Amino acid sequence: MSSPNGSVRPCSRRSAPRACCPTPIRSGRGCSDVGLLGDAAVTLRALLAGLDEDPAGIAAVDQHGDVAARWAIWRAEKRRRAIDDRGRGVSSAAVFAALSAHCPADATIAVDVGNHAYSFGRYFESAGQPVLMSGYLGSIGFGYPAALGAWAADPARPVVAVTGDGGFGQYLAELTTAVRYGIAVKHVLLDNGALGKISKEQQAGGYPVWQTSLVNPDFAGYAELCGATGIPVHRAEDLDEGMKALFAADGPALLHVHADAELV
Ligand SMILES: Cc1ncc(C[n+]2csc(CCOP(=O)(O)OP(=O)(O)O)c2C)c(N)n1
Ligand SMILES: [Mg+2]
Repeated sequence: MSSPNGSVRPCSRRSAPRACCPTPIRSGRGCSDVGLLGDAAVTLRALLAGLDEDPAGIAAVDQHGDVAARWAIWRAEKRRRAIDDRGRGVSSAAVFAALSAHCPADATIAVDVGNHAYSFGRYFESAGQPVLMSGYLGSIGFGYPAALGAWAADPARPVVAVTGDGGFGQYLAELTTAVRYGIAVKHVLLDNGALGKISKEQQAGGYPVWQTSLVNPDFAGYAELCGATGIPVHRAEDLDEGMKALFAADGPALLHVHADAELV
């Protein structure tokens, strides 16, 4: 337990309840023997200082080597998936490899809800960019308006939106808002012609895919009609040039990636 001056007192189940938690602390699956209540920064600093001499012989095992080995395996798998091509559109692994290479390090990234969001989490290699997501991966349509909000919070900062076709379809008119106010959202739109996440859920439940296909406009053409920049990408090998054009464009720009719904 931490007092206002930052000292830390351990509290055990046997100590007076007011000096600690009245019941043993349950954290995760286990139950702690010694509960500490205090400001995390103060308490952990004091604990670390006490651990310097490692009195209980509990020095942590260095896991860097293990993590590096696992990371190498995963990166090899990502490279394999990025070149996967069934002739039905670009793989998500390729999209996010390209975004990882081109996304400015100081950008804020707003991500929508759907399979593209899972793929973003799986494949994007962050350079520390903050990511905005709908709480509990809740509401589709969040991504593009969230990017506009990120711009409003800090207009000097680059802002990227990652969405699917279904979610963005609900907020298409916001592109004219971006044009109206000169909001330079760089939008990566994965158009797989479907509410892809719902198709997968139906299949996972043993049902046939039902009513998830979408009739889409030419999103890149639509962006141009709105007064923004629209860049179509049909093949993985065009992603690099497409991303360059996206981030070089003045004002709002949309990279319309024709994506394979299965290669997520
Ligand atoms: C407002 C709202 N409606 C419906 C859903 C259920 N839902 C979750 S993901 C999704 C599909 C999104 O499709 P798309 O934007 O094309 O993304 P994809 O899964 O294809 O990558 C739907 C309908 C939701 N989460 N929120
Ligand atoms: Mg979709």
